[in-house]
Formats: sequence, C-alpha cells, structure tokens
Amino acid sequence: MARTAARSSRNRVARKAQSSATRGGSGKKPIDLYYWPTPNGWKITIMLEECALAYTMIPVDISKGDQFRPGFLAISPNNRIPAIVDHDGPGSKPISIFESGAILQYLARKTEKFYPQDEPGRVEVDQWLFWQMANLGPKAGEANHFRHYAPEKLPYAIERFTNEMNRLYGVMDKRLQDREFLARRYSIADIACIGWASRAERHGHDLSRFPNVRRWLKTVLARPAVKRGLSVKVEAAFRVDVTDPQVRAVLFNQRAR
Ligand SMILES: N[C@@H](CCC(=O)N[C@@H](CS)C(=O)NCC(=O)O)C(=O)O
Repeated sequence: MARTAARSSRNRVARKAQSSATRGGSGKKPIDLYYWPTPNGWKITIMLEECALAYTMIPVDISKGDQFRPGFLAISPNNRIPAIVDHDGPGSKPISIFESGAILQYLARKTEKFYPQDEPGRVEVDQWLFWQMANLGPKAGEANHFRHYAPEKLPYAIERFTNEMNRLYGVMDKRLQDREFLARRYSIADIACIGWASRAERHGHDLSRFPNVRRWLKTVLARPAVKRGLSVKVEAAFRVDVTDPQVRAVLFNQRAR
C-alpha cells in the first residue's frame, strides 16, 4: 500500500487509502501531509484513511528542527505538525492548512464525511472537537512533559497535569455513558481523541477506571482505517533520543525568533 519515493531532499511516502486504491486513481494530485508520528499527526492519517483520500506523507523531523524550515513555516507558522496542502482545494486551487482541528473540519467538509450536514449536529461535533483541541491534547502534552521529559521531577506540575487528565477522562467517560461515540455518530471529534486516549498510561492513567472510555477506545481501535492511520511510521522517529541536549534544545527551549 505504501511506497517510498525520493523527492527533493526528503523522503516522501506516498500512501493511497485502501478503498480509494481499489476504486482506481482519480488523476488528482495526492494531498501533501506534513507529519511526524505523534497523536496530533495520527488525527490526520486516521482521517485521510477513513476518507479514502490519497496522500503523500512528508516527514517533518521535529527533533532535528525541520519545523523551523522556512518552507514549512510558510505552511505552518506555529512550527507544529500536522499541516496539509490540498492541491485540489476550493475552486480547484491549492490550499494549505495548519492546526489539526482545522484540517479535520476541512477534510470533513470536503468529503462530507464524519461531520453532520445539519447545524445542531455540527455544533455537537464541534464542541467535542474543540474540547479535545483545548483540553485533552494540551493537558496530555503537559502531563507527558512533566512525567517523562522535564529535567527535574516537579511534584506540583506532575500532580497538576495528572489530575487534569483524570478530570478530563472523567468528563469523557460521563459523556460516553449513554452513547457509543462523542456525538451522534462516529465523527472527527472521536478521531481527534484516539491518539491521546490510546496513550493514557503515559499520562498516568489506567482506563479501567473509565470503563466507557475504554469501551469507546476498543470500538474505534477496531476500525481498519484507524489501524492504518496509527501505523504510519517514520523510521527516524524510533531513533530520537530525548536525553540528547541538541534534541532537548530544539524541542524544549523554543522562544520567538
Ligand atoms: N494545536 C496543534 C498542536 C500541534 C503540535 O503540538 N504538534 C507537535 C507534535 S504532537 C509538534 O509539532 N511539535 C513540534 C515542536 O514542539 O516544535 C494542532 O493540533 O495541530
């Protein structure tokens, strides 16, 4: 399904989601996905796979500073992955998008998938999508940082963010108490949460305490497109050493340039 092609100075991996591969090519240029294998990156590989959209994966090695290259900053001014370029955007013109929530909404509108057509339905999805963007993702990032990457173990910071993750899994568990998915049907709100919930133990949590989240996770992880999205690997990512001072300077010492 995936092939590797040398293009410009970087390796790109062209992927065609399974169902579109069996339908045959549309003749359209694949979407460029600027990616690193992290929960934010997986949101978009999962969505592209779910929507059967062809894409070219362009690794952005955030441990080496690729996110500060001018070409990438022109697309993603916040120096973060993921970002996409859709060569077949509105009016058949190319469009670039950064911020995973904006990318999910764009792809959902483009394909009319995983996002309801009616306004109440959209509001329901948007609330849980923004909940993930503003809460689950950032708090998990901080919990992860203070638990695994901070040079000193700071009990206050560890407790603060571990508690917040506990609170957030509680909110999610309650929401899933009487429904299968976060909104009416499986949607971009669920897709946004998968990469985070699947790494709950890294944020200090055992999902057996949140049985509805655990049941939801089992359901979404069983989806073939989710499996494919989570399996988009970049070899170099396995070799990143977060104790390396150069890597730490790139990732954890960023200031305005
Ligand atoms: N709000 C952003 C967050 C993206 C983000 O934090 N990406 C991380 C990887 S998960 C990144 O690119 N880090 C690079 C860096 O810290 O310089 C989104 O949802 O797209």
